[in-house]
Amino acid sequence: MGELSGAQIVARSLQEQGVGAMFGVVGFPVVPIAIAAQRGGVPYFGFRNEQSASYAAGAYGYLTGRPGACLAVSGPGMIHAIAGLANAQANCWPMLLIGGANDSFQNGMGAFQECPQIEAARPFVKYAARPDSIERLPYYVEQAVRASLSGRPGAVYLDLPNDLIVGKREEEKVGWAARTPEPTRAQAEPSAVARALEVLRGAQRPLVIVGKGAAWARAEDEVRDFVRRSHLPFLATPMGKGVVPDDDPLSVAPARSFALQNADAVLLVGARLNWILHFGLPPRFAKGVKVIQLDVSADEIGRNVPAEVALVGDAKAVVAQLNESLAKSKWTYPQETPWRVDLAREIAKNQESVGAMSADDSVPMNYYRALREIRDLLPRDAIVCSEGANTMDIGRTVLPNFAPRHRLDAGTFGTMGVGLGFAIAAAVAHPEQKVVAVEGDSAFGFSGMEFETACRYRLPITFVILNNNGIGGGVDEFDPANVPVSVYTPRARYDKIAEAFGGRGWFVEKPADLGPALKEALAAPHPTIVNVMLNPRADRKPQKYGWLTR
Ligand SMILES: Cc1ncc(C[n+]2csc(CCOP(=O)(O)OP(=O)(O)O)c2C)c(N)n1
Ligand SMILES: [Mg+2]
Repeated sequence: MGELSGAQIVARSLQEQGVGAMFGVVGFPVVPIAIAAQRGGVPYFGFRNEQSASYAAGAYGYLTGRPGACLAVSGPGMIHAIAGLANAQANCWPMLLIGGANDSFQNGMGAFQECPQIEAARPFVKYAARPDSIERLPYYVEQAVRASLSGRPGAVYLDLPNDLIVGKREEEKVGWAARTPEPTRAQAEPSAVARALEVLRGAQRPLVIVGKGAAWARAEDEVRDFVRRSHLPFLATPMGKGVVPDDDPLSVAPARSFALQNADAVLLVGARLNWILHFGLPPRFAKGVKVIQLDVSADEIGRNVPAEVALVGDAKAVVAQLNESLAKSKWTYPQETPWRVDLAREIAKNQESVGAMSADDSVPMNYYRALREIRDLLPRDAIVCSEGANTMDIGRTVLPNFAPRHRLDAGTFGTMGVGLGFAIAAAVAHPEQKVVAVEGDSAFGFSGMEFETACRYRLPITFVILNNNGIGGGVDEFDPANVPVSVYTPRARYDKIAEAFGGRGWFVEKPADLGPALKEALAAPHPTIVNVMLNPRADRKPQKYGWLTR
């Protein structure tokens, strides 16, 4: 028995609580926490900016089921990391931000990097606290981790003043806390389960929408079983993709707009009726559509559209209830209905217009042509990170996902700059899997220096940059005295960044050169950048409704 520092107590508590990795930037007063974590079995990953580190912590939480930790210095570091709190909170992902703070006996004195950190974190977290003593540090870590995981998951914040970090306590005086258990899996009311199936049975044009809440709940087996038992057409939200494989014959993803607009009953499985689903309102949904809403949070029920049926509970548990009822009733949505015919027609129409664009060998390339090459070479179990405007929106439709939690993108908060942190978190969480980040040139630029982080930790991530010279597209040349607002340097050589840190880069202009470059990049033992020049005027296929607001 000896003395332990606050930093050591925090590190041991994190390990006890199942926090598997810490991402951060060190400086006053958090260096001892990073060192203690590294020595104490919580691998530490040093980043170049806290924004990316905080994005990584959120993604790690979603991917592993226990919150990732982000470590930030006082003041500016903690402020940068709020980006990740907000992003994780909007996505309902568990993460724990640990912010260092000035010595508590200097509060109010104008201390180095003194900052109202708890107040700053508060709107973006489920829980924020400053521990009141060294011996109670484990208590606070447990509270924070429990809050991040329970109910609707989210971000939490612990504020650690220097005196608590460097101060010491006898080991036996420390109030160690037991590991907070996995979240409970609440079932829905049985009468609501029965009513949900009744509404689906009575629908002419039913649709299942799978959200990332289903992915978070590890409900893939149950949701696949449900779709295959019921024969209901389904589609997924951007990060709900892969819960049921995109190549399942019941997927109507290519007819997304038509399906949303015409469905008369929609079962939402862990998907919210926020902007991503156009609020569930006309003109993107039919007026009077019956919404069967499965959500872990009762607060969410009825947002924007009154719910016909409320299934409040855990997606894995509740879909299992639905399956049990289905098995008893032996109902399936009929094979031949006008709805299926209409959906099939819309799918074919979509595939025709996309097919033509994918076959276009013009130089410079369009999005569909470039993404086709990526799609054809992507390993089936690749984790795909994606961000940008067109790059992400078109990429979502072209790049398939076959497994849950294998797609990470700008998400509910529409955050650009998440891609590098997400890719690093994915490579750390799943070292056996290939991570491919498909990035717009603007999106990549937000956090491009984290490429060095990926190189330092030898994470063989493939970054593909779809380079159209700017935000949603740029120009070939411009007058430096009058730079258009969305323009970045034309033909920027992002690929050359790779060589600076021991990676490798390719600059691709012709469609025929993309496949060979990608093959080499995907096989490389180090991080790679494939910089693909696109036509700066390339666009999505003609849309009935405009650009997604992002
Ligand atoms: C943090 C943040 N800043 C700014 C934006 C606004 N924004 C939306 S998309 C986008 C970048 C789109 O350009 P790019 O990544 O090159 O993809 P492209 O559409 O050109 O393929 C930006 C800056 C945002 N969503 N998030
Ligand atoms: Mg761009």
